Amino acid sequence: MRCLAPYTERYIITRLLLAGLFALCFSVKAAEKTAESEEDSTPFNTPELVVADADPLVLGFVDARSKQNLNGTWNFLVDPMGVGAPGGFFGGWASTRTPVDEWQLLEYSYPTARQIRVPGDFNTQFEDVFFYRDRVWYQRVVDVVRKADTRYHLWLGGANFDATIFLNGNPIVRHQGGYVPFSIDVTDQLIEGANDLVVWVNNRLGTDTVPTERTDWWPYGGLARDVMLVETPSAYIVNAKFELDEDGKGLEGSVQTRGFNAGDRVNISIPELSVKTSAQVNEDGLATWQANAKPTLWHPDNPKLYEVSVTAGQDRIQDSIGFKTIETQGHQVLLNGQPIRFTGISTHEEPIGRDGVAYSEQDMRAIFAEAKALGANFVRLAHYPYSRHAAKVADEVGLLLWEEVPIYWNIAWENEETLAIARDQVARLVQRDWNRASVAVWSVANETPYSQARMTFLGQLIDDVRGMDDTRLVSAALLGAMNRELQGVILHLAAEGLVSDIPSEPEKAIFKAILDKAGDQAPEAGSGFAIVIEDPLGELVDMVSYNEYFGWYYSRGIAPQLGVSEKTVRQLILKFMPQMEMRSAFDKPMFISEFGAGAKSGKRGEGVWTEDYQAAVYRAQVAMLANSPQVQGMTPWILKDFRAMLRTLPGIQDYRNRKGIIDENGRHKLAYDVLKDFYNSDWAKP
Ligand code: GCB
Repeated sequence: MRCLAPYTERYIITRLLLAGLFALCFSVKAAEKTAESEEDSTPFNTPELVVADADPLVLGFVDARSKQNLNGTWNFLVDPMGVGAPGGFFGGWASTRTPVDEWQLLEYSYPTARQIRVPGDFNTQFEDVFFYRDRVWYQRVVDVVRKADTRYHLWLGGANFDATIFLNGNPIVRHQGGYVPFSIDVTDQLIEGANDLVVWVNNRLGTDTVPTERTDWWPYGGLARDVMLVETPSAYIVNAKFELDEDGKGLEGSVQTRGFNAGDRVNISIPELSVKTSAQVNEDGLATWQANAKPTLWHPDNPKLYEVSVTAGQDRIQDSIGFKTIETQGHQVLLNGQPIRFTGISTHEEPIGRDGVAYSEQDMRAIFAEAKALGANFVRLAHYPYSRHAAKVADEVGLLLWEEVPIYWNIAWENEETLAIARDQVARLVQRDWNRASVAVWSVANETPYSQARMTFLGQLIDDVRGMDDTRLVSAALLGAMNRELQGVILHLAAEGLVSDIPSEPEKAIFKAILDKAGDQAPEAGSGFAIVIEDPLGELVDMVSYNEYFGWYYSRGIAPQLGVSEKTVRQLILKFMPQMEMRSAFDKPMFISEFGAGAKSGKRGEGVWTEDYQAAVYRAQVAMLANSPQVQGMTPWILKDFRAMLRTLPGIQDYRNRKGIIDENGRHKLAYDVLKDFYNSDWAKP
């Protein structure tokens, strides 16, 4: 019997005492740990495993490399009590063990476990884990016939949200944060023949994680993305970057290598542009190049891509890459030097017609086809990095993208580990997609309340993005409904109410009292007014993006405060919204990253949750935004009804957020046509 790890000691000691088997090694350790154990009420804490971090550099171009695809069927164990923790009383589930004979007690087993599909979340594969947020175990055998002069990289497209990987029983890497790719060189741990691969993954979120504990989307867990064993020569290309050069003469780029000597050459080729050049790698394995070329620029209406390749020693990578410029000038956004309005829609990474993660290229094609049919040229991939297929497909079909990291609502701004996870996500997302012409905007956050700590945290992420890629816009979806904004709305509501026949007489008396109190600040009905966004983060971003819910949440907040009915407030707000203007205090383009209202598909008539009310909100919204010259685009919330644990209302929500303009099966609601008509109007052509 070996000494077990201290975290399970109290439990183990109790069991062993009862059994009269108190071995010496436990008694010594128990004495040492008494004080600690008394404070610790959970006998099965996660042990402190000594594991490596994932490779800090993203292994690029994985689709073009030799590899063994590890998608498919894995064995799956659910571990709500955390008893599979390595070194634990129940044996530690880090490897496949089978009892030597019928006398050996083992309380877990992979060969007899149920089987799960990878990629994909676990929540929607088995009913009993739909709401599950905790530890699970994945296991499979990887058969390897080792090749000479080859390095093996275990690559995961994303494991939600905290994954520790064991190879042949040994812990090899831990990655926290989910959603982004990571890899580890396992050349030295792989054996010839059958390798036992186990991934221990936890989708529980906490106050210090990224994203944080509470999110308005399903925290789908598990090996949600592709898994592969990628092969490279021993000297290899890690990643490469292609872009237009700054003076407009042609192209430039960089190639990051490993295992070469300074002075070794890499070769870059883009046959259609007659680019054939080479560059030397420096001491850090980096080579930079420049070449004259005049590519046709990528545009949603003409998503031109070029075949590119890089060779270095025995290694070769290739891809299809487009080139575009995106910049701002005053209040405008310029795509390839021409003003553009973003006719957009927000999405979650959920397929149409099925619950769960949209993990495949086909899923993304279907989502983007729906966006295109709407007249969209832009999609906001909220609120976390999607699989690599998303930007690849968008490159092909011609959609501009907003890509985002899950810095959502109030996270642990002062926690250094939280910052480290966020920076890791930013770095991996940018390195993965910096060659995707479709990516127009990197977003570092969504709806984060103001504080100095938040400014410092997000300032760091913005610097990181700009340090890696200065060819896209940086933004963040800012939080609306600040008190000052709502004060203006209330005064106009009162002015409108006084001259309207919507309110009752007692309500009119309330409006009159409000206006009397405001004195000369009291506005005239129909006078129009502006909501001005002043969040200081506006200083740091290129485009000031703003989420607002006029016509939905705000009315709920205002009505009880004033003592008037919600119906009155809703009707009046929709009436005066077309006179409102959205503006920001910064000389930058503005973008409405969210607006919306919930509707149960097929529910018609009056009141909230009807398609009619949602469509009315959309009509008022687009009129308001058409009246806002600083606004250069929008991504209403949201294309499709999506799964959300926050949304419990029986009969209406049933754990779905109902703000989709199509329902979960793809049926269009009335608001869909309102938005489609707007995107076909002159507003879309600046
Ligand atoms: C928001 C959030 C989004 C929510 C949405 C809603 O502002 O950014 O994640 O799902 O509102 O429906 O409330």
